[in-house]
Amino acid sequence: MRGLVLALMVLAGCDAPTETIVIVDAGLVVRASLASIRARACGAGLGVVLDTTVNVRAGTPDATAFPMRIPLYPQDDDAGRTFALLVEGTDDAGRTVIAARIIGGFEHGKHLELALALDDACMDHTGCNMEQTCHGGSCEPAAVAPFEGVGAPCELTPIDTDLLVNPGFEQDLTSWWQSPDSSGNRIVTTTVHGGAKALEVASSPAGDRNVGQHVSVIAASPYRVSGWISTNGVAGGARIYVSWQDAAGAWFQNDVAGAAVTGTSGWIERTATLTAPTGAVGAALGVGTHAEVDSAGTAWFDDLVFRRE
Ligand SMILES: [Ca+2]
Repeated sequence: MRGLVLALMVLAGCDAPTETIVIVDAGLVVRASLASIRARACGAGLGVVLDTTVNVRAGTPDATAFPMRIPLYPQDDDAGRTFALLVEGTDDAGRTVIAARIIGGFEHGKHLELALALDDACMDHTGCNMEQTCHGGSCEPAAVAPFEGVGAPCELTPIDTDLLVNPGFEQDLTSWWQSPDSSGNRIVTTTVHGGAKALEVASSPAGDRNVGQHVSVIAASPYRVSGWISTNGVAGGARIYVSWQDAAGAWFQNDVAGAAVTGTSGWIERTATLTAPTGAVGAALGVGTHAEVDSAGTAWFDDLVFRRE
């Protein structure tokens, strides 16, 4: 293992070292999905004392292999200290797809080993709070034996990440699905908010024109949904909407992220904080126009965001 052997604090004293090794392992699905791992640790009164990112893409020359060993040492050899370690994995698109946290400590003069698993069942469950980690697909206490009951000694805020893949249409319509009537949807380079490309949707009375993308969500969690819209002669309005899906796959609630943009408008941002309803496990963010109100006109969309707050 290279690159990740970083000490929490400089070791003091010359007897048997007080040392805790966190051993991070990952399930096969996680391993196949990850491009990199970011590990951060903090201690009470110390702030963040470790922040490192390593390549874990299997088969690449500098890939770090699982299991990883992260050695931590207490400042001043003070075995009464505790730490929080947050390990987050990102995929090739830069999305955080897995996170695991451990709250642990030290025993004076002893070498401890604590296990931290990046569970396959925890893929896309990155929303556990400061005291928790994902285990078997749900949030459970992050403090492990013999440190149960120890609260988080410090805060590590999860990486702020857009859950959407290709949110600015720079890879054309990759990862986006289209409405059955997709004839009015295309990628343009002429009317763009960010980057080199944006989505154009030409309205039609013949059918809804929209594109969308599915994300996993955690019920009762707030999500920031936003994006940029420009229009030309859109009667009913171009909008960003969110449909919520339950564990049985049923779509059971729709929300609109901000007001529709009507008429002719330059780029305008629409934003909303939407709380995932009880029972929601997934959501679809959609953008477009609706046939019943939009018989003509063109709308453009770019730089969409769907992230947990
Ligand atoms: Ca763009």
